[in-house]
Amino acid sequence: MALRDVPNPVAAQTAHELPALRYDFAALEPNIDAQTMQIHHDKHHGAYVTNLNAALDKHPDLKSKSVEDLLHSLNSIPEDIRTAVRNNGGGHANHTMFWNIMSPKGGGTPTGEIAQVINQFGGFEQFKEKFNDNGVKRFGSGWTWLVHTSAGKFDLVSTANQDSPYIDGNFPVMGNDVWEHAYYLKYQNRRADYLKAWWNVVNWDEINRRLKQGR
Ligand code: MN3
Repeated sequence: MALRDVPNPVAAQTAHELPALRYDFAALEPNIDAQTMQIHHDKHHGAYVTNLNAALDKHPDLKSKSVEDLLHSLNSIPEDIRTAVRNNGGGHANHTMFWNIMSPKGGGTPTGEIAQVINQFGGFEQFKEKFNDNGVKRFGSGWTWLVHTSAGKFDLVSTANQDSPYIDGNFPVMGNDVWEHAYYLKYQNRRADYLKAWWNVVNWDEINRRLKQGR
């Protein structure tokens, strides 16, 4: 058999999968409660993955693309599934990042390269204040982000719904989920309290890894 007849594994039509959490549902207590983590990961993120795969079933040629590629080229996605890819592909990419940038061993002051990036915003306290403020002011549901822009700069922004920074050509270095499903069981309407507590579980090692990946 000639080499070119060997099926290309990269083009294999594999479905997107819900990634396993790297820690137990209860591992981020008391900052994020176990029930929230279980519903958030299994049900919410699970549904984004199921719905993304269902959309791609209508255009199997897109199944070999990574979710990041799909979002980055959203305008070229067929119109009949574009909104589904935006919402569910965004939800899948956003949450995959989210679980990994949290850790039961997280928190504390930033170290490594990310500490230098944060200093560009006037230091850690000012950085947190702006990041949290963007989250508090996001009306309805969405995310607050540190992104690395296509112009090579760092910026603090927020997005609505499950819109991913990839859609705008930006790389999501870190982000926090401000949908009510992320905090309501424990914090009810107190989104600001959730945003403050979240820094106790931030995984700076993973964020430093992402920072390198985005460059
Ligand atoms: Mn969520």
